[in-house]
Amino acid sequence: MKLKWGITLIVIALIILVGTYVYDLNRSNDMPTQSEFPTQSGIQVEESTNSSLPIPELLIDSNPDENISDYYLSAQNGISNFFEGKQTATLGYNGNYLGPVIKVSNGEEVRMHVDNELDAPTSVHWHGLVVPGSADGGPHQLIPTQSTWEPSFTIDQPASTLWFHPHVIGSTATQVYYGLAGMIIVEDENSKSLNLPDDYGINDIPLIIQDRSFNQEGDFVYVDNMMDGAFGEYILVNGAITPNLEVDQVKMRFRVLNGANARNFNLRLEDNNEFHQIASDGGLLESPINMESLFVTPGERAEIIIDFSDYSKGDVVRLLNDNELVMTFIVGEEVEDTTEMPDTLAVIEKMDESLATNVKTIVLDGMGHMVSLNGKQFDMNRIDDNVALGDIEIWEISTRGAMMMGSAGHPFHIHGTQFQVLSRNGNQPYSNEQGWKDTVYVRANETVRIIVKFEKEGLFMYHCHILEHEEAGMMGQLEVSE
Ligand SMILES: [Cu+2]
Repeated sequence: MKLKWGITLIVIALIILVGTYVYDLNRSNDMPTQSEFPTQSGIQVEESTNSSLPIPELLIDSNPDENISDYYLSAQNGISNFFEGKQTATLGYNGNYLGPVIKVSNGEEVRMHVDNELDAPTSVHWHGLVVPGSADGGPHQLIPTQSTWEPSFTIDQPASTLWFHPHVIGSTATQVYYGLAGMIIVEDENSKSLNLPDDYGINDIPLIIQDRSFNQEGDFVYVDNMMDGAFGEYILVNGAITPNLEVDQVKMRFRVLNGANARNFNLRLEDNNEFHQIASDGGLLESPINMESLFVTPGERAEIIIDFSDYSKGDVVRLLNDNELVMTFIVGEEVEDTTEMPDTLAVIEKMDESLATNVKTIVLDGMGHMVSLNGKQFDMNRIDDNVALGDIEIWEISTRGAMMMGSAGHPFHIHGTQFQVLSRNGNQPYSNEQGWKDTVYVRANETVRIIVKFEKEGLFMYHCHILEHEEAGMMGQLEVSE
């Protein structure tokens, strides 16, 4: 009897090992394709839906004072229509799904008023904002149900595309999956002086890209696939399945946010035409980078400019994730384009390695629910690191795949700061990550060196932005104090 059980266990272990190996082989391109995941819904994926791209509303500043802004957000239950005739229970900020875009300027004093109208606690983390720990919106700033959180802070960073989402122990992944996320646009004197496309909703468009699964009734299906988090069968952009956007024959700026729980996106135009990346997570790059594809991992942002002036009226240009449809651009009129793409976008002062007071090692290990950070799982009552205010540190972040049981990679995020990437396995970082970053992808068996400065006091999280890994404990916390 014992022998029989022993053999059964060995067989199960072999199946898991071989399965994982085959899975990893398939993932060699970084991106699992849709077909690798079981279909839960049975709803046919159309080539393209007839839905047009929703443009999130700009949140109105309710304070007439030019230098102080008051923004009101409410996390609430909603009902969305992703499929005709089917209703989906969702969550949103000030609406049914996702949230408004908050536009602020460097130097501005911002007062946030966040109502929690959900039946469960939530929090709102301002991902990428350089603010004190008490205003960061991490797990320590829990907003109980039917109550309000009112942090205030001064914007203290360059023009950039940031975002906000819940950060609650145990429900971050599901609250984001059901719809809680929104974008923040920071402007500064430099960005305003450049003649980039910046007419929100006209030639400056957010693209919040996510993946979701549905059942026959149209309800969301949240499946944590035990490998690398929750993947979805459908691609949503700004809350619509593979939508269309009509564009004039001009330069269009897209603020791409990978808002997926776990999936990486490798974006390209179907015709492989080039586009330019002008900004990474934390701000404009020094100069535009010519590219044919853009790889973005959960939590990361990239601003890109696609020039539609070489197309003709009626042309259909598809944005793909490898070979999967993300959205479709339908080219319209030839109109005058008064915007420019300057050769120089920003001056980025390189942080000096010799000023670093500490070299820290971060090891990201495991996959599925068996993940750890420096061999430990997150503990709310344990502070993992102490840093003196203003200190500069070098962090060496590496992944370790124990045998074949490793993940394809981990998008690593630090709260309350923007950092610079020094190297990848000793080589130069990619050209599009030589600006400010707050999330960096660390591939299997890779060591990424970053340099980071802690300029705000308080308690901050650092973690993998695969939300299921974060929930499973791939997170630590550091305290910055005088
Ligand atoms: Cu991870």
